[in-house]
This record gives sequence, structure tokens and C-alpha cells, in this order.
Amino acid sequence: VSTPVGVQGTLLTLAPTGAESAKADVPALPVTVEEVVATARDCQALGAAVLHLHVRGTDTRPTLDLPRVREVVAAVREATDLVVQLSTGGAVTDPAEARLAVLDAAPDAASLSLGTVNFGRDVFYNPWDLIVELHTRMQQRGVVPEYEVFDLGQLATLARLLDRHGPPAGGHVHVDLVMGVPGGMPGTTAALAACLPFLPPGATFAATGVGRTSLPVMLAALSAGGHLRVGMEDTLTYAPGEPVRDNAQLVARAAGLARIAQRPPITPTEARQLLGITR
Ligand code: KMH
Ligand code: ZN
Repeated sequence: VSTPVGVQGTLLTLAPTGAESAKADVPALPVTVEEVVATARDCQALGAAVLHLHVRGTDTRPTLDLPRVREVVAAVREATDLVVQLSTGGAVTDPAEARLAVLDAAPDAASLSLGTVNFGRDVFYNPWDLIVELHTRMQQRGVVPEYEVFDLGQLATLARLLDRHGPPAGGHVHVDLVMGVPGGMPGTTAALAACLPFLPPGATFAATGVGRTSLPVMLAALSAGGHLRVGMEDTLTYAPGEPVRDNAQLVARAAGLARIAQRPPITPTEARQLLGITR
């Protein structure tokens, strides 16, 4: 596992849409190609460097339909320099084959969830064989994974994966701690600190706190030298009683806190250097 040198700031990943919220319930959620592109462009200007992308169909519902995924990826690439990280997590109901097929859209990067976790009343299903298949296909295609960790034990799975199946494409390990999911680890400073000794040597990490854990997780991650993921996939309330206006509001807050921490947002070019993305 290689350690990136020379990148000092904070990597801001934008997760603008997700697969859980309905457009009818959250009108500000970007779901059309035009909305996703405008969001990506605005948020890059505010400091986002990576786009964690769940695609919606023309009916506004989550889809893994490959032509649609390719269309959205191409539109974002045309309009921004953001690292395009496709979700292979999809929605909790998506079958493994469709989640694997997302890699055919040739993103720069893709998420790779490291274990099965209760997701509210649903189950987000990530058995070992799927984890290995995603890891191996990403190695073969030069797609750089971001390892999604919902619970401490999943870091033990990451260690086993790297030990048995070798380093990821690009050689660098980057982990995203997804905290505060109902069924996963809590979004607290103590839980984040508990994860740190179990990160692979040389790895970098980001964290995101779902719902009301957004701000405490952000502050904990910054204080621990970590990077940040923000967006309406994870957070729909800006402050108690105040709905999020748009994704830009969340990126602006994260960028401001990163500046206060004296690790300002890095550019997409620096993000590629950090993550080992060469394309
Ligand atoms: N939509 C969640 C069930 C990922 O993008 O890789 C899973 C998820 C993780 O969002
Ligand atoms: Zn996601």
C-alpha cells in the first residue's frame, strides 16, 4: 500500500443524491442529468473534488441501467474535472450482477462496501464473494475503489481482502467511514477514534455522518486528519428544524470547516494524485 506524498489538504467528496430519498419528498435532490451536472459544477467551484454518484432514471427513481449511467458519467465529465466515483452499492434492492455491471461504465473510481449491514428496516447485502468480485474487477479495469465501512468489523474484512487479493488499482487504500446508519456504527467521535488503529498502514480515510451525526462526524474527522464526504445522500437537515437547501450549502460548510482546520479543500487534480488515479 503506497502512501501519497505532497497532498496536504482535505479531500471533499460530494454525495449529492443517493438511492434512498424520493424526489417527491425532497424536491432539491438532483436527479435529472441537468440537475446533477449543475450540482457537480457548483460544488466543484466550492471545493468538492470527487463525485460519489448514484444515477436516477427519467422517472427519478434509482437505476443501474447502463446506458443511463454512461449518459450521466459523460455529462459530468464534459462539465467538470471531478473524479467520477460510481456507487456499486446501488439501492438495497439491487442485485449483485447489476451492481457489478456499473463498472462497465468505466468510472475513475467506484465505491466498494465491505460488509452486510442492517440499513434501517432493510438489509444492505454485501457477502464476501461479492466484495472479492468487485475488488478483482476493479483491479483488472484500473478502477480505484473507495472502501465503504459501516462498522468496525468491516476494517478486519478489508485487511483480509488486501492480504488475500492484493492492493487495489492505483496502489493506495482510501476508506470512507459511513457512520450513523441505523444498523451500523454510531456517528460519534469515540466510534471514529476506535476505527483509526484498524486502518491499513498508509491508508487515508474520509468520514460521513448520516442525518444528525453529520456535523459531529465532520469535526471528528477533521481533528483526526481525515477527509470528508458530504451531500444530500447522507444529510437532509442542515440544522434542527432547517432542511438542507441544496448540496452546495453542505459543501460550503465542509469547505469552511476544512479551512478553519488549516487543511483547505484539494483540487480534483490533487485528489487524483492522492487516490492513485492515473486516467
Ligand atoms: N444506498 C446504500 C444502500 C454505496 O454507494 O456504495 C448503499 C450505498 C453505498 O450508498
Ligand atoms: Zn452511496
